Amino acid sequence: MKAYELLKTIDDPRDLRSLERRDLHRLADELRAFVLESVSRTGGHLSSNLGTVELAIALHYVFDTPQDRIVWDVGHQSYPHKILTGRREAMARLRMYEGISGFPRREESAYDTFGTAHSSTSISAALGMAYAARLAGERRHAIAVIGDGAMSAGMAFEALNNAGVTDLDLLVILNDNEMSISPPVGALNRYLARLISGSVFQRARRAGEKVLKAVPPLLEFARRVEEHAKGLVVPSTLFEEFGFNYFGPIDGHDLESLVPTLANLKQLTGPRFLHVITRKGQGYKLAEADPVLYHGVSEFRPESGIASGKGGGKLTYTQVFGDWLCDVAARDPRVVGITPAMREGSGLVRFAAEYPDRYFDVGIAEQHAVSFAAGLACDGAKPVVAIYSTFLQRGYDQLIHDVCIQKLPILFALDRAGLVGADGATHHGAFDLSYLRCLPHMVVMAPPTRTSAGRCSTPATRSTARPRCAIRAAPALARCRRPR
Ligand SMILES: Cc1ncc(C[n+]2csc(CCOP(=O)(O)OP(=O)(O)O)c2C)c(N)n1
Repeated sequence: MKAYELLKTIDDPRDLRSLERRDLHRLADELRAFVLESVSRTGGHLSSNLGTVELAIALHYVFDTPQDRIVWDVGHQSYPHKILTGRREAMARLRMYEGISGFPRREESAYDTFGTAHSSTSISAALGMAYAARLAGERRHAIAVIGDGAMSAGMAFEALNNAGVTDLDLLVILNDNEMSISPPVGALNRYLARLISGSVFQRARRAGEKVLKAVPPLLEFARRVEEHAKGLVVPSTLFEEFGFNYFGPIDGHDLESLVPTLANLKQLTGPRFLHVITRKGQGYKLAEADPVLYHGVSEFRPESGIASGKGGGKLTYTQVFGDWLCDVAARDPRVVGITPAMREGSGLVRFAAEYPDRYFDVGIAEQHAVSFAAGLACDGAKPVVAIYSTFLQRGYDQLIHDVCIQKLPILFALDRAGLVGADGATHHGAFDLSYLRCLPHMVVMAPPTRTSAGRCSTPATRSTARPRCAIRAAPALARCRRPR
């Protein structure tokens, strides 16, 4: 164990707030090293947490938490926040029985203001908190921290749409690392990339640096930063069209930008949007180079990194499913594969490589995935929706309204059915039998198996021709230590 001399003095954000600003850099170094060492021992989410070290420090340094509310979207990136809020030692039992959760949980800490794990809920929740503060006549800040992957879900836009016409004290921070679990997809992602790389941003950053160097008195400074951002990023960003004051993009690893920017945003009112650029895996070369591999990890040695697959182990259901899908796709050109942002976890890597024209990653958009499959099925395709049991919950109305009532032939391949182990209650595939078997025309089937000849054999081979079928795969708990 390293010494972590400064980090050990932080048992609460109040300790953090008593530090000199110049000490925050050292704290960030120690916190990053601690996250790496600790996660390499317990397993858990790694790349995303290495990316939020400075953001967590800056937020707790500037805002009066837990009075001010921070909601971490998905919450898989909340380890630095947990460590700074009294759970440093508890990290030794992260995601274990009677240990702390890998996601924020209200019962775990007053600093975990909202339980997250399924993505894209943070803006709605923070908006609700902002309204509740107003109703109670209290002045406090509500902050949603949301990744660019999570931002692509419809629910995030429903919340923006609602929030943008209010004058509530809401700050949305877009933590843009240009990655979901795998590379992100969709038009929003392209838009964000243009925003970052465009000359507009380069000019804005140069101007922003000048402003930051001048450091005029606070309110004047806030006014000028606001004018700058508004003046320089015109034509206005998508987020301004939604009624937010947009600021950024700024470097999310640079405490010299983060702390004063947040301090200034704290002085403003109304819905504000701060675009922060971070890097997944920041500070650990192996994770920077392969953030997908290091998104969720089992125990490993930081010096040597994750050992490459040993081979020879038992096949997982996920692998059997992925092979089966390639087999049926070879036989039937109408078969298409759909994933809502879970290519690796759902076993579609081989299918994506072999059938790129028939492979659809629709982003974190389960509802859309189901209705999109319904559209495909209407006109002759044979869609296979590869989805975790817990995430299909998001698409329930679409299952009933778009698929079952219309009797459309779609195969839902449910991974992570049953108890999933370390990811905990939010990820258990505990409800699918109940929520699927009551649906009209839905057939629920057992998972595929391998024949003695080594080929995949499954009732679902026939069932792509059958209407609405869901196969459930419940991998053994031991295999589920690796988070998603
Ligand atoms: C509704 C839902 N679908 C899928 C997931 C699985 N999932 C966990 S993290 C993640 C990627 C999130 O990307 P982003 O918001 O950009 O955060 P980053 O990991 O890049 O920090 C996904 C798809 C989820 N948690 N919730």
